[in-house]
Amino acid sequence: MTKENSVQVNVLGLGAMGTALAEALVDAGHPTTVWNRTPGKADGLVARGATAAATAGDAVRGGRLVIACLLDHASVHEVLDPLAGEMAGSTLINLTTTSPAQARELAAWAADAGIAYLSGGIMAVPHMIGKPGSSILYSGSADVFRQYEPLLGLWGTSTYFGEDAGLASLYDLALLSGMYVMFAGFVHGAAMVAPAGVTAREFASMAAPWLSAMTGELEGYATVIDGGDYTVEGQQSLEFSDLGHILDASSEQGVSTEVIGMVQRLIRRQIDAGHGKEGFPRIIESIR
Ligand code: FVH
Repeated sequence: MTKENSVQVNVLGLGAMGTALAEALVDAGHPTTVWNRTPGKADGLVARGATAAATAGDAVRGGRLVIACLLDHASVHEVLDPLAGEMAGSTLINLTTTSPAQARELAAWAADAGIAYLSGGIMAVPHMIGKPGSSILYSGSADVFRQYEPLLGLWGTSTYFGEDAGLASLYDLALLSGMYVMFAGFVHGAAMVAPAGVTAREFASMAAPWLSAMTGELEGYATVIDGGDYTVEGQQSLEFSDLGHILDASSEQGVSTEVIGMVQRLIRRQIDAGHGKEGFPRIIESIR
């Protein structure tokens, strides 16, 4: 890192994620000031080369770039509202998980205070930061994204979605929806086979390659959804996808049918409305 490339960064929030982000900055040679509400959490970072600020105000006065990684939207306001006046002319990159509406609200708050604002959604857990597979989604100020892109790249792959500050959060939460439903499906399957003496580990060894192979279907589904024509030839029809046999097998195994029943209800609504011959992606009409 040359002196010209180094950026003074101020990190607010040293939970598991804030610490990982700050470590990557310090290790790359950026002068980094850190602050945490509860004292003591900065010690490891100071040993690595960071400077600890006694208050959030001291931290933001240390330089123009402020990274917030706090618990939630309310804690961001709690920390930053009293500092709005002092932060005029600086840049805020908020990596705290918020809803799209909260990200837009913070963007408006920042604009009122004369602060350039970029919102980020972290698609990684702390130990992944700076390693392959870590990805952070951004939206808000294009100028901020462009200016700090090399620095953001220290944490993972950076993807920018546009000026609407809510978009990164929307993508983040939509991707998490896919992940949680997939995990719930895996856990349902593990519960089904457990009474037969199959361990979750044994089941996982079959489920992981199966689910991975099935992700190959997503592109075709997306083409059908975007085209809006669910009658496209070669798709698995909704009638074929009826999950009655899976519900029966679940009940026979003595496990709850809640997870699979939710998918079955989305399918049935479309079959009952006369669309049974159309493809599985049609269940989006049950959702939206
Ligand atoms: N950890 C993860 O795997 C996920 C991955 C995806 C993105 N999330 C989001 O990142 C934000 C921070 O998460 P975290 O893992 O660092 O969370 P914690 O370890 O619980 O640390 C929370 C920090 O927030 C501080 N804090 C909480 N409330 C306040 C407040 N009112 N005023 C000032 N600071 C506050 C807390 O301070 P302290 O309790 O140590 O004093 C921590 O520094 C989060 O949005 C995730 O959803 C992480």
